[in-house]
Amino acid sequence: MKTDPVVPDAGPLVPEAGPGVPAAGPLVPDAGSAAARTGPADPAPGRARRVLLSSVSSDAHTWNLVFLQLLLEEAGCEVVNLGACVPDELLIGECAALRPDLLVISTVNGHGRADGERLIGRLRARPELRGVPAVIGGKLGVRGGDEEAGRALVAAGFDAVFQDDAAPELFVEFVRALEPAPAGRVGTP
Ligand code: B12
Repeated sequence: MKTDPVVPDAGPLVPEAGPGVPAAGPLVPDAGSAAARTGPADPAPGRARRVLLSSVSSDAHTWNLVFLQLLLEEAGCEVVNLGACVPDELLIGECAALRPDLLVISTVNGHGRADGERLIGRLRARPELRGVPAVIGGKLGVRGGDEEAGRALVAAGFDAVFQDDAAPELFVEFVRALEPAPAGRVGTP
């Protein structure tokens, strides 16, 4: 059974309930998050949302990425999939070059917390990448749904955290609520 999103003690973890974040119901980013800063909106006509998809440096699993790429493409996104075992520097460099509407990190090997915290800290340290909406999801710990890891990852800088059993529809809803960057932003600081 899929767990309900936005409930801090079960299922996908998103920024703590507070302004803009209902305790339950549809996924709404925290008012201070990058996702909220871009504001919810439909995509500009003719402009697909650009998603940078990647795993973390320690993680060799790939079918999670294939699944997410297909899901995102079905939802109308343009996806750049960097694959598995991606070094932080490479990922951050690609993020700076592409300036995606959303960075999606997927990891299932159980090291998601450590890898994710390190990665998002390095990414948010780059001023031009501070506002890029970023989510992480998958099997984040070694003991099933790991709420504490989720909270730590949000505190470290992710805009939302999706545990392994998050309903794909809720992830798609989250993606659809993001505003695409203006055309021509690719490669500009
Ligand atoms: C195949 C597999 C491998 C293959 C991978 C081959 C490949 N090309 O991908 C190989 C043999 C290489 C492998 C290696 C290892 N594996 Co492995 N592997 C698996 C296995 C059997 C299936 C994974 C899979 O392909 N699933 C299909 C995809 C589509 O589903 P998924 O990965 O679960 O992703 C879903 C969700 O997590 C979610 N999701 C994932 N990311 C995100 C992100 C977002 C934003 C959202 C919304 C959702 C989301 O969506 C996906 C679809 O539902 C799982 C066990 C299992 N049944 O899941 C173990 C498993 C993932 N492996 C595990 C482990 C421990 C390892 C190793 C450490 C083993 C070892 N001691 O060497 C290594 C790690 C290597 C490394 N450096 O990462 C553990 C992870 C433990 C944990 N997290 O609790 C698992 C769970 C097995 C277990 N039960 O212990 N593995």
